[in-house]
Amino acid sequence: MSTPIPGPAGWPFLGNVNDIDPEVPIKSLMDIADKYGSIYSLSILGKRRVIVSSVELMNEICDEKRFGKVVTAALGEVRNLTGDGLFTAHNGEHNWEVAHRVLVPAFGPLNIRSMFDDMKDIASQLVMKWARHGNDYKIHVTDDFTRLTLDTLALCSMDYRFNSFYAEQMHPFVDAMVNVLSESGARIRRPGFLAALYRKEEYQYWKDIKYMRELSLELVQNRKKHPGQRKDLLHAMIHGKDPRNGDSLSDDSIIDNLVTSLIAGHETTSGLLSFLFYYLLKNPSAYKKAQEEVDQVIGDASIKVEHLSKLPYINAVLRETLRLQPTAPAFSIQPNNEVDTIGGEYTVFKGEPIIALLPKIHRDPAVYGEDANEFKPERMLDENFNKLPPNAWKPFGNGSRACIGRPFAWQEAQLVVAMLLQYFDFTLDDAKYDLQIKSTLTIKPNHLYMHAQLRHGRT
Ligand code: MNH
Repeated sequence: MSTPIPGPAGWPFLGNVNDIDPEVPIKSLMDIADKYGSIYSLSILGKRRVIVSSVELMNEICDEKRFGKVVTAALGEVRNLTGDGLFTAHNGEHNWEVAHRVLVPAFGPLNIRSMFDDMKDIASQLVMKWARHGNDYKIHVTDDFTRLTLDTLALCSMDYRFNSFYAEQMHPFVDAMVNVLSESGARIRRPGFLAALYRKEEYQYWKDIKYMRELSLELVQNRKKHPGQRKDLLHAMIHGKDPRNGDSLSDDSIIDNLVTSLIAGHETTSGLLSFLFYYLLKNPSAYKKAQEEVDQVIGDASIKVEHLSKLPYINAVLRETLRLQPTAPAFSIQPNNEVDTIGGEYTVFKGEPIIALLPKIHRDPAVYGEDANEFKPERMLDENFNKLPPNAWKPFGNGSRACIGRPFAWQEAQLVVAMLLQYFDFTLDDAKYDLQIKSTLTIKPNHLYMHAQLRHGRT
């Protein structure tokens, strides 16, 4: 028995394109879920997509024996920049297998711990900036966190300093990256026959890609000439050998994966930090608990890596933020077999992406209760978190294709939150600010501004 998957009616050929607002696609997908429920389908330019919004169905599609990642839509376009690098590789591509086996240890907890001092270097630059500007300065929250996460990634992965806190203008690499990502989103909304109308955009797109890859190649060649002592990601990429067959990464694969780290790691982590401060500022009791924890555990000391495992409340705040605002808000999979059935009644086909809509899955009332839309870090303390049903919290994706940068992002976020709460008291610029979301490949708060007052006795 097969039940048709519900969904809004579409136009011939165009299908449901008009149901998706290109400015806020994730919000459109969530609104349609409110109307059609935990599974629905859309047709976009002749191609069907199935959108899943409940933990129960999520649990089923997270079974890697039956389903695997599919690279489509904007992510497919990003392949123009990062090829078969880890994030944009199709399932089973040879270079993914090699890079995965070489890089998993490099991204492991031990190596990430050794990056603590570099992370703290960049976090201190942020503290310095806000301290010097003083309380009147209107902090553009997402911009400054993006400076932070980009500089941290470039320093920790390849010993390169963007110095974003010392320049009015972002580094040209950053502009190129932002442009390529937003063009990758725009290109999929443009039918091929319109490409001729976008010559200027096309020219800039390929020019930016060339520039980023050439700069990365220079860094790789430079490191090969002057190896030095650093054991960063670039070191692992150059010297690492696949334990299975002894293969190493080609220069192209190294570049794919260097650029991938910057892309996959900066907006997601900066979005996490931005949403987190929004939620703390809107929830004074949670803010107070987080600050008290920092005062108790770290006090006036200079933060050390050992402190990070002693901040359970801040850990819960990070988890709860990513529950409500998973900054990589969706990922796509497809059946391994030509045909499969989900939910016991819906037929799905290979080649038709199934989208896991994380912000809805993470607010499933069957798991999180009637207050699922509220920010309550307590539900994410270990004793509760560990009791969640499987696959109810998936902000880092699934299985073998899950985020390799998770320990990196987590350590950076813990460090930055703890340091900022230690040094400053924060207030919203506009106490009545209501959350608005900007979406590109990722989501982040739009127009969020705050002020930072140095706390008594801290300089
Ligand atoms: Mn990350 C894959 C979310 C930080 C590098 N990341 C994924 C996926 C999600 C994700 C979801 C799976 C996507 C998919 O199935 O299509 N990542 C995050 C979030 C944060 C994050 C929410 C921060 C918060 N990611 C980082 C950082 C790095 C990184 C930091 C690098 C330093 N992520 C990756 C890479 C992959 C990935 C590389 C692809 C892994 C693979 O498929 O082998």
